[in-house]
Amino acid sequence: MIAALSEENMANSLATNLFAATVALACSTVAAPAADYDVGSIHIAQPWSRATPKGATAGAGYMTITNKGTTPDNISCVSDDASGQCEIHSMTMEGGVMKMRPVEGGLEIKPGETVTLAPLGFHVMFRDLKHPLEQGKTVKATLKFDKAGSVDVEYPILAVGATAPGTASGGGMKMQGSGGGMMPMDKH
Ligand SMILES: [Cu+2]
Repeated sequence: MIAALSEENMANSLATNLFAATVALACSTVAAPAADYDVGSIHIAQPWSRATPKGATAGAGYMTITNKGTTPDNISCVSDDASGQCEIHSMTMEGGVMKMRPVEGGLEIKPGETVTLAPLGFHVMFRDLKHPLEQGKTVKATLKFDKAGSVDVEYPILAVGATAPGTASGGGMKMQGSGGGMMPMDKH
């Protein structure tokens, strides 16, 4: 094995580099482990947010909410530490255009129901950002449930193009391409 630049070595080296790049990409979406939260009969799992490009005036937070109780509850966002105002938004397709708007009266979580806030769906909107959301940091928001009460949730900030919190299903590779077609978050 003296031939340092044999084709086999080159191939190995290329494979190693590709592997390293893949690992780096995958790791970039994992960030800090997210905590789960319980308030009353509400369970909040896997909160996350994503980094915003320079100049963006709004960001978003995502999570999974389960109502383990026997009555409906409504969630709204009271405040957060990164923006001037936060709201729960819905997102719908209207005439081929994605539109989002505040959910009046808060987003209802029915008894026994699990609602996932995720890109292209319901989300917490951080309006009038005071600073860009930086990957690796967190956004802390105070959420209010009409019945369960208030809870402070920390949203770990993932990469700009992240589409979901890090999972075993190679979530790191899916970030390509989906970020660019995002809805105009700034147009509020
Ligand atoms: Cu929104």
